[in-house]
Amino acid sequence: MILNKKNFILFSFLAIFTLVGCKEEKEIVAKKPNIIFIMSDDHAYQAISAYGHGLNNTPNIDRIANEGVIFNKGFVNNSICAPSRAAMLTGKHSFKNGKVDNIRPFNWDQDNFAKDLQKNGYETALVGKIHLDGLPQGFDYSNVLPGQGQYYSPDFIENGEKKTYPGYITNVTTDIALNWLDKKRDKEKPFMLMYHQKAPHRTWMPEEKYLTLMDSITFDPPANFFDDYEGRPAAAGQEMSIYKDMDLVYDLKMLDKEGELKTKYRGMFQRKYDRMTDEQKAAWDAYYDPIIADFKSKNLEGKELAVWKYNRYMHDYLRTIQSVDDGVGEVLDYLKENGLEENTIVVYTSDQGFYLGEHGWFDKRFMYEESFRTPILMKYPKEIKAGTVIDELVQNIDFAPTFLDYAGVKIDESIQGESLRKLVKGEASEWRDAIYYTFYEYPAEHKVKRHYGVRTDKFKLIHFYYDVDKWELYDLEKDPTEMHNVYENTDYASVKEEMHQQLEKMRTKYGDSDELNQKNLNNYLEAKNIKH
Ligand code: SGN
Ligand code: CA
Repeated sequence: MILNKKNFILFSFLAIFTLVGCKEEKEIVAKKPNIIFIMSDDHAYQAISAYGHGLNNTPNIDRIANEGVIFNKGFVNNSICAPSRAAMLTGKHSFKNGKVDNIRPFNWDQDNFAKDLQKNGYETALVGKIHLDGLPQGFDYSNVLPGQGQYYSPDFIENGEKKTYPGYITNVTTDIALNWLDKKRDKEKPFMLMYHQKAPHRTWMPEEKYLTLMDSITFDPPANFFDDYEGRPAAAGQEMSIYKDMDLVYDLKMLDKEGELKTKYRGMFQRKYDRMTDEQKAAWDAYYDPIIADFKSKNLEGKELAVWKYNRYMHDYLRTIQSVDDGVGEVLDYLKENGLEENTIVVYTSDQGFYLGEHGWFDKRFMYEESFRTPILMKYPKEIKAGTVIDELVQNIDFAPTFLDYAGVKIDESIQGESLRKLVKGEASEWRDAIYYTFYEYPAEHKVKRHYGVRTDKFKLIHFYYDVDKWELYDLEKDPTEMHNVYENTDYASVKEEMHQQLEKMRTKYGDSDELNQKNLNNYLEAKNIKH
């Protein structure tokens, strides 16, 4: 064909139509939603502004709630890192997927939702903290932290190979995730990215640029900061008190150049500090040195020291979250700028909650609200109405079936969680009225005893066992901060009976038992070489 002006125009139109046709075709092929599963480590819901506690501002995490749904009653199955992650991947409770504590290995050979998505045409990636040993299965690309990871000059294991990256861990993790999204993935396929931050995990080391954030703010500790644990011996026995157990140097950064503050974990913190470049150290010292000098001049004691420690803790903890929030913003912007916003599900959650001074504590593990609960926010513009609020009981075992449901992939019968899809749409004809919890990591750091329990909308029943045999019952409406164990209170006799029935129902439904607890205990004691 000779190209004169007329048929050139015709030819151009045809070319454009063909291109548009191709694009539509691709969209049909790729109409399965993309999924970005964002998780941070130890991020308390109290420290997300969308939850309204007024401690800090997390505008980017809040965007997920504003453009989608916020879950006010999100919980974990087991309030410790690796077991919670294993439950999310498998959709099963710890005693079913086998990863009951941080100690024993995770069996990657079992099914997980990433494997299912991958088998169904998804391109999958895992970036950041996972805390499950062994080469991750179900991912086309993985670049993960060895164990807990390091805040400065972090090591990563990229598809099995160890590398050290310069910089600050939260930003490095975000860069790796964005690089995969932009350059590494197969753009013909729908994708599922697990983008998992180490922060705000202990030992809360902020990024240089946020060292002075909220410096002028003094935080008032929660009302039960000076809890005496009356009627709650398991709570009394823990070692996670801000006042008693927080290390001045390791946790609170009082690494004085004179070496006078000789705390138990000083050496451990020195090694973390030594990972910084000279420039980073200079910024760090410029901020902390005057605080150290001031602290040493004051000789604080008792309640004054406790409140000072609480404030140091809060400042560092909240600062590490600011970098996490920035990363969420970068990822959301990437989706927007690349036309991926409409068809991408974004979830933000944490592997569990965390104590920000409630009961006088840091850390997690207990089935009490602050660590049992976890933040969950989700958006998917194509299907979820902006500003949705869900007050039903949801749990981390629900992620796997939810993602599979949205992706149109069969949910295996062995999965114990429920898809949140209908619930979010307001189309669930019924929903669970109770959730089940287990915790196994004892004897161990922080000394939180083994326990399991059940929570309904109004009440919570907990059984602590092994070297103790103690039941606790809470009236969550009257006593939301769980200060009064009413297990022996005769006014609650019928509630107690109902909750025991609920507990048995849960244990039967999910397949847990005292025998399994005993088996897990024996394995644990053996792994830790403790005589029994
Ligand atoms: C480390 C921390 C603990 C923390 C566990 C579990 N100590 O051992 O404070 O409870 O991790 O956290 S540290 O001295 O190493 O900081 S988890 O999130 O990985 O389960
Ligand atoms: Ca954690």
